[in-house]
Amino acid sequence: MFTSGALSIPKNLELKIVGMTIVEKVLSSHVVEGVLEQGKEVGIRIDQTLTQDATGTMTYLQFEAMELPRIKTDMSVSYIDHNTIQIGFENADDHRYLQTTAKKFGILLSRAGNGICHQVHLERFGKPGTTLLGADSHTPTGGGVGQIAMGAGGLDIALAMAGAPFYITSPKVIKINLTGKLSPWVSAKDVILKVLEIFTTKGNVGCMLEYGGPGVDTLSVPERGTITNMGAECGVTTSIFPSDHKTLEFLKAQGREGDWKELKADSDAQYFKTVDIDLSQLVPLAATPHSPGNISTIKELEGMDVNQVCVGSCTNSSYRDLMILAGALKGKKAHPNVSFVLAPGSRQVVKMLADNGALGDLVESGVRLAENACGFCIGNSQSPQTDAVTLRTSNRNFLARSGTKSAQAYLVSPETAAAAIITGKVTDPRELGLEFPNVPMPEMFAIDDSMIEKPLQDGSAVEIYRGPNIGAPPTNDPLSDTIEGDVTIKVGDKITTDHIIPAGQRMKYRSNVPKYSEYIFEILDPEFYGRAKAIKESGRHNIIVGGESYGQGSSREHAAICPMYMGVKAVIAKSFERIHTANLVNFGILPMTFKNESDYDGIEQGDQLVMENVRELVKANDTTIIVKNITKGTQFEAEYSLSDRARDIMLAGGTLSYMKSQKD
Ligand code: MIC
Ligand code: SF4
Repeated sequence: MFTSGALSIPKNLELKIVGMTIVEKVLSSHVVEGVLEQGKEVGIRIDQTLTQDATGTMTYLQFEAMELPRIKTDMSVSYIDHNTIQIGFENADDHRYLQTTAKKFGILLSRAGNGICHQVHLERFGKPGTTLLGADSHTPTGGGVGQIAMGAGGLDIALAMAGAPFYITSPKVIKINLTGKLSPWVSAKDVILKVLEIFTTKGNVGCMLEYGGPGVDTLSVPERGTITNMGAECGVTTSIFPSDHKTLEFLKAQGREGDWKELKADSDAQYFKTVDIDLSQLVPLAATPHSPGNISTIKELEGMDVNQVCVGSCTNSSYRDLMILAGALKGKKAHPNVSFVLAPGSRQVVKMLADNGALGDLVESGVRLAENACGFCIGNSQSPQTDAVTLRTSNRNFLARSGTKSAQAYLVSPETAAAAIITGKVTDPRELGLEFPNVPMPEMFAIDDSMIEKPLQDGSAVEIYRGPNIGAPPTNDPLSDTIEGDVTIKVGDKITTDHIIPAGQRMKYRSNVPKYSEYIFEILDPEFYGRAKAIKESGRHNIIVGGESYGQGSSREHAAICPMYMGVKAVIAKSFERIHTANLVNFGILPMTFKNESDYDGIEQGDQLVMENVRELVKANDTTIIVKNITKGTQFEAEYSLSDRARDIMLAGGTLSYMKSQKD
């Protein structure tokens, strides 16, 4: 494909029209810069954005720094759903900051209590054929309704709100061909766990998953949303389903049939590869500690005692999911050894469950009803007991994410969760001997947008509220000629952003970078902060060495901002994940890979490294950088891969500095 402006024309138009995938159809209608050709960087117009409060404050601080009166997207929504625990003043102050920035800049505000961003966005705003960029890695949930929905760091969202394109690598599109139909007690969560078993959590950077085949028709939009949501764990840019009669049915039931349009791949569309999944062959699965990519069957885990079961999160908290749970638990009691927590995905779902009596059934079963928010999923509440086995319907089971480092978290479907709540053990839900509670799509959902505040037409007079926890977004110095410093930490493979900068109870410092920086690598090495501070104060640079798939997981740009604040100038790893790479560049930290991976073994924490002429090399796009290990008396080659645009940003010391240099 090649593209000119917003128009995309098949390259071989004169010879034959090549069929298009859904991904190509949506992307080509949004290209504003570059060429949609596999592997090449392309700039995409963003129609909608979303933020949540934990990433939102920094996003809007950065938007403020751009000095624009109003957003330029069709629609931007600011959700409050992560930091709703409010121990201390910080969260509530941040909520007020978000409320005033939304009013001022033309942004919708979904208030605390209205639900989890991805669930609410799917219900109320997701629109087939459009693009959505979200300051949260699970934004691909929108793929369930046929959006190209991608996660990114807050600065990229601020840029999109300012009307700038979002840059991605033109993707390799992989088709997941679904056939058959799920058996009772096997659900969408098991589909995505199967996908994770096939693709694992690494090696999928630059890919998009497109679902097709006759099995698609058997899945409702919320089930599709479960699948696209957790595609994020594979490290793909996004996942998408067609927009079909099921999509129309869902949008109609949300009172939004006007937002529907059909979206399907051409019959001769060409894919990078195709993977077949027969839904009727799937069985209940789980992701075992401590990675969403460690997949076992429930049969293999059966009989294990369970201490806690948490249902909810943006993956599994739709009306369908909670009705299945309520149906299975009707007339039953939670096992006395199980702490059963439910955090519903949205106020809409709670209202419907309250109206139809299902909430009463859950209360009778002994549920601990939590707020409609992220809650347990981000580890800011409901941390399980020491060494607990905790079953969760969420999407991440990284070490310590639950808030209890010794806990073993298993990711399961609502059906498998229900079985464990009843028996107190890991149990195959098909063997409960219960009738499967079929849940048809409601003809009409309970629509009530009264907790979504509209912005003012003219927000110029709105005063932005700033609590004492809110600081200015920090910026970096231009890339220096020489990077010279210590390996402050050497970490292994699959280091997640939860390892780099924890969320949970530390998340309330998101708007206070100096304070939040004290917790960098807290889970792996609590001494990191002290060492990094001493190195920075001595005028030297901090350097991080990582293994494969460095920066997995969330979109949190603080995994780059806080290291930048502590004087980290480079990360040398075996490989990186997409969003984290972009965040490193946005904040002027050079992401480099080992030319020869075995050089990783010859480097240790505390080694002194020197890289000379870095600035000149980046300027000239000379991608090989010699790293001298002064301590060991050795040297090795590292390389970087940056587009021209990203090199300019690196040279300036990050995106904000780059923008400022363009203005001056
Ligand atoms: C997560 O699930 O890890 C989060 C918390 O939603 C993050 C965003 C954040 O760190 O604020 C994500 O997925 O991007
Ligand atoms: Fe919230 Fe968890 Fe979803 Fe992140 S993964 S948005 S913390 S529910």
